[in-house]
Amino acid sequence: MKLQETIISDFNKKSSEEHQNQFDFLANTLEKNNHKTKSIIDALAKFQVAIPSWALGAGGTRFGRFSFYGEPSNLTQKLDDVGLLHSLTQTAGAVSLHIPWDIPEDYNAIIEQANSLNLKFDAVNSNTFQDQKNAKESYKYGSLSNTSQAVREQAIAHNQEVIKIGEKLGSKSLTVWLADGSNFPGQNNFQTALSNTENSLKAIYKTLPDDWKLFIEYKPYEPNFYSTVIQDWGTSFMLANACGDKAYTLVDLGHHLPNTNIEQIVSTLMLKGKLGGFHFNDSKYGDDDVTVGSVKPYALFLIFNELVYGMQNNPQNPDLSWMIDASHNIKDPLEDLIQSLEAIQEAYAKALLVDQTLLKEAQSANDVVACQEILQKAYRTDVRPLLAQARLQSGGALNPLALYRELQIRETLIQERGKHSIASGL
Ligand code: RM4
Ligand code: MN
Ligand code: MN
Repeated sequence: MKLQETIISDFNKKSSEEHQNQFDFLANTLEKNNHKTKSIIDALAKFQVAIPSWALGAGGTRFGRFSFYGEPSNLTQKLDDVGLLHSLTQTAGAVSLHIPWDIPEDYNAIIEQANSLNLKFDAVNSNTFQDQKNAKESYKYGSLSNTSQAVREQAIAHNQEVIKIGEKLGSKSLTVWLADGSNFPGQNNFQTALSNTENSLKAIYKTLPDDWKLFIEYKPYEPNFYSTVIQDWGTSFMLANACGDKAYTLVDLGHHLPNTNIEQIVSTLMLKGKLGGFHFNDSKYGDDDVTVGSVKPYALFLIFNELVYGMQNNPQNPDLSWMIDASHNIKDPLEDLIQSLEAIQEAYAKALLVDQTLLKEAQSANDVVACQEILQKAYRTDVRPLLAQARLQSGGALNPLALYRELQIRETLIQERGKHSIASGL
C-alpha cells in the first residue's frame, strides 16, 4: 500500500487554516523571544529516525503474544510499512535491519524499493542472543564472551557476515547488543568474560570497512538476571576505546536502572567524542516496551537538551544514528511509531528552544532558580505547530495519526495480508 501525495495534501487542506493560525501565533511569540523559527523547522525536517525492522509486528512477553493482524510477513512488506510511516510523518527516512530476521532475498529489488520509498539503510544489527537454525554452536552460555573458542568464533563470523550484508545495502554501521552474562553468582569469571568480549569485538572491528562505525550497546540486566558482561556505559566506552576510533557507545533509553541520570551519560560521551547511536523508547520497569515520551517526557527533554548542546559544541563527536527500539505488545505498531516519532520531535524542538546563552550566564552566576526557569520555559512551550509545519513543508501530514485512522490503513493491511501473517522478530 502506497500513499498518493494528493491524498495527503487534500487531507491537509481540511485543517490548514486552523494550523496556520496556531503556527503564526507561535512563530510570532518565538521571534519576539529571538528564536529563529525557520532554522528550528529546518532542523526538525532534517531529523530522521530509523525504524527497526523488528518493530512492525506484534511483540509479546514470555506469557503470550497477541496479534493486531495484518502484520508484515516479509522484508518487502516491512519496507512498505516504514514507507507509509515516512510518507505520513516525513521523519522515518531510514530502516534498521536485524540479521538473520531480515536477510534480503533479492538485494537489487530491496534497494530499488527502499529508493522508491525514500528510505536509507541505517545500522545493521547482529543477533547472537538466539540459536539459529542449523547452527553448530549454541549461545546458551554466551556468544562473544563464551568460554568456548568455537562459540566465540561462530559469533564473530556472524557479525562479519552482517557487515557484508549491510555493505550490499549501503549501511554504514553495525550495532552489537550482547545478551551475554550470567544467571547465578559464580557462574562466570567476570574477568574472563570481559576479556573474551574485548578480544571478540576487536576481531569484528578488524574487518569493519573504513567508512563504517561499530556501535556497542550496554544493558544492566535481561535476559541474564545476575550479571551482564556489558552492563553499563562505562564498560561499553572502555570496549569502544579498546577497539579504536570507529567504535562508539550506543545509548538505549530502556537499558538503565531506575533513576539513572541518562542526560549526564549523553553529555560525558559526547564530550569524549564517543556517542555513536541512540535507541529511543520509554520505560517504567523494564526494557523497550513503552512508547517514547509516554512515561518520562521531561527526562526525554533533558536528554535532548544535552544532545543539542553536544551537537552544537562537540565537533569531536560524529553525527548520531537515531533509531526507535520498541516492542509493541498491545498497540498497532504503526500508530505507536507515529506517537513515538512525534514525542521525539517534540523533545528535540523544545531542546532547541533552550536559551543556551542565558543558561550559561545563570550557571556562571550560580542562579539555580533561573537555570530551572530557563529549562522549564522551553519545556512548557507547546511546539506542536512547529512539528506540523515541518511536516507540511516536507509533504507529510499535518496530523499523521488522524490521517492513518481516516484512511483505515490497518483495515486495508488486514485485507491485503490476512489475519494470521506474522512478522519476524522477538
Ligand atoms: C535489545 C537491544 C537491541 C535490540 C534487541 C531486539 O534489548 O535493545 O538493540 O536489537 O533488544
Ligand atoms: Mn536497543
Ligand atoms: Mn533494548
